[in-house]
Amino acid sequence: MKQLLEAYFIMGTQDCPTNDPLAVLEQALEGGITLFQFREKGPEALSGLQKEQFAKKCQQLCRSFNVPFIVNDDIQLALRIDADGVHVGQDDMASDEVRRLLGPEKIIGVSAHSNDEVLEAIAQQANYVGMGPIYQTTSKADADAPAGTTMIEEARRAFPDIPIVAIGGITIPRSEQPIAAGADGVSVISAIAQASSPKRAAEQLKEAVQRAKAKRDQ
Ligand code: TZP
Ligand code: MG
Repeated sequence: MKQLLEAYFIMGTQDCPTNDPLAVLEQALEGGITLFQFREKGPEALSGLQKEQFAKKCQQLCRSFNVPFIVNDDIQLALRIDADGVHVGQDDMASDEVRRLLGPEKIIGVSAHSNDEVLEAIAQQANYVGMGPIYQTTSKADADAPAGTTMIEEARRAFPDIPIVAIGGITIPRSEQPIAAGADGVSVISAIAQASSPKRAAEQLKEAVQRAKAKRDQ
């Protein structure tokens, strides 16, 4: 799981207002992203059948690159299309309930902002926690204030084994600090979706994360 979190790309159509989202995803996959989260959210987002059809296209692309496909929030959609997992926030369904619906094999990620929330996620059989926003983000309308990497340091100290992915305002040069703090990877929207070359951005992000991990663990 920790390796799957290294270069975790999150995207929905709302994140690609000027580019073809499927082309962005394909390029990100070519660049070596390790995990993909389908996050169709906000006033511009697709819904209903359109959302499901777009999700299936993204899922097929991910399958062709052997990259797991995770659905944000929408557990029913994940079940219908047999996604590889689900990511839920603190305001979404509790992860033990998600586990009951999805079964033991699927990946469940939970957003957490403190050691209490990480402990709860572990108790509810989450496979990883997402912690952030580390830096200022423009990709999430209701994002909390940027929190820096302290919460990652604290979680890593208390829970040496839980896979942690950092989120929020992370760019290639800003990926080293959350890894140094103890994260196993970084999740990004705009650093790849808004890049002039999503493929190069994905390659460089993964390289930067792997370099930072090697430096930290040497
Ligand atoms: N949750 C916390 S910050 C965020 C989400 C979904 C958005 C991350 O997007 P970006 O563009 O990488 O800052
Ligand atoms: Mg949510």
